[in-house]
Amino acid sequence: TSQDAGKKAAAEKAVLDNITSDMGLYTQNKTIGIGSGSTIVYACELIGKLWNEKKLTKIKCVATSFQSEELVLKSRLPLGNLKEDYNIDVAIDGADEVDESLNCIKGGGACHVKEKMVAYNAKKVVIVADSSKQAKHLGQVWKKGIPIAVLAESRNYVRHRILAHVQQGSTCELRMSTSNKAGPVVTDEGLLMLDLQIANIRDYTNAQLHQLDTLLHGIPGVVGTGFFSHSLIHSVYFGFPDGRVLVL
Ligand code: DER
Repeated sequence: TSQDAGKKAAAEKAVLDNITSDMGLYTQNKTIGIGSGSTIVYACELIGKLWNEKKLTKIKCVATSFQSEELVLKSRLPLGNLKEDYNIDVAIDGADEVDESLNCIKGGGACHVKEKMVAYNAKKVVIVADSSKQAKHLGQVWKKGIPIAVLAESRNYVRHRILAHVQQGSTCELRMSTSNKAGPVVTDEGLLMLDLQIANIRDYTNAQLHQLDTLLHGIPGVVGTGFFSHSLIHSVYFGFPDGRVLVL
């Protein structure tokens, strides 16, 4: 689809700008965070190609999900792990939505807990997305709300505590699986997912978004949210259907 063309263009330019030229070809001892989702597939395939052509050497790839780990293994790239390889030079990952301040909503694929762990430990976080993810403010493009990963037992009191803090008309629903798994979505870490749709999210300032995220993380049982502050993000690559890439 045209979105795929944009994804591919963004992902490949991000790899060439950040995995080779910054580090130079014949990269030595670099650790790369590999995100999750569909856009990162193009990035991982190109990194694998460069690796197999010996244009990248001595790299380690830290995965952010089972899907991401499968990508690394399929590309025959060296798999690192956060227990040892947490000095990450660059993390490349997708996003569900990016606002004008470069705040991101992630977690559409329920992988945001480990994605944020990798992003937190990366010197540089590069987001790759097709242009349809570009938003003036959060909630404009991604309508499913802020993903929140919670310990299963906490799901109902967490829902009720959160709804008490946000505007009437907001919803916070348990994410149910729509694929071959009956019941709720279970993350790679064994967590459940709540999707928080705040009625007036488009009116939130950056400060209010940070305040909300701090509040959410303060509730025992909440493990991580899909709100990635602009302060975590180094650059964003938006790919357009005609192959053009906008870098912010
Ligand atoms: O779940 C995630 O956080 C993914 O990175 C998601 O936000 C992006 O997925 P996509 O590249 O398939 O749009």
